Amino acid sequence: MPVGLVILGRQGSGKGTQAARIADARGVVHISTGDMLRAAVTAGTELGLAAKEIMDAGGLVSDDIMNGIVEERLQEPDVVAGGFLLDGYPRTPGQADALAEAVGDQLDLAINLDVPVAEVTARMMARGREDDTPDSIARRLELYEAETAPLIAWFEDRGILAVVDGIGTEDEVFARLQGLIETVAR
Ligand code: B4P
Repeated sequence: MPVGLVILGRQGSGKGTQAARIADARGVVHISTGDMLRAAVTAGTELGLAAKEIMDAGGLVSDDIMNGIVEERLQEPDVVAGGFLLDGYPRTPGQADALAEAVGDQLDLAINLDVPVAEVTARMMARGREDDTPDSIARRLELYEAETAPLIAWFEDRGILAVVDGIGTEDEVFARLQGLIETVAR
């Protein structure tokens, strides 16, 4: 059976970095809502134009838009056959409810990649992406605490939450994640 994984964590915690490595190693499809939005911005689509302003300000794109994009992606044949690793979604209670409706019991594991605020701030400042300004970073971290951190309990209630220490080298963090995913791979 294809595996269904979610990776949660503060912006800058290394979700994107690790999700790409896990997808390579395990053959699951990496679905990054951040990457999808950035691709739409680059392509200059209607979604991209609307999303750019929100992303630059450190805000969250609306649940309706995000739920539509992700639901569509989850139905594509590569995901149905290979399983998925969601990176950056769900980020709000409304997105979590939509995900539960879309995939039902196909969620095997939600990983909270735990990195403290000071460290993620330093990483994002060093990365220097267009939306990595001090104001935007502060706004994103505020929204994380308000909207996304409560989802940790949502996954815990479903008995599928695991916390992984995201401090260390990329290889060290990857080894921790691999060991954990082994325990749920079917
Ligand atoms: P994302 O793309 O999801 O967030 P991110 O800031 O890139 O975080 P990530 O955790 O992936 O960090 P990374 O691996 O790059 O979102 C961007 C924006 O899109 C959001 O602010 C929002 O506006 C919008 N958006 C996305 N999804 C949405 C949704 N579902 N709903 C609404 N809006 C949404 O790592 C960070 C840095 O750390 C990198 O430079 C990396 O090299 C470094 N790093 C990684 N691992 C390290 C390690 N072990 N040690 C040291 N440095 C490390």
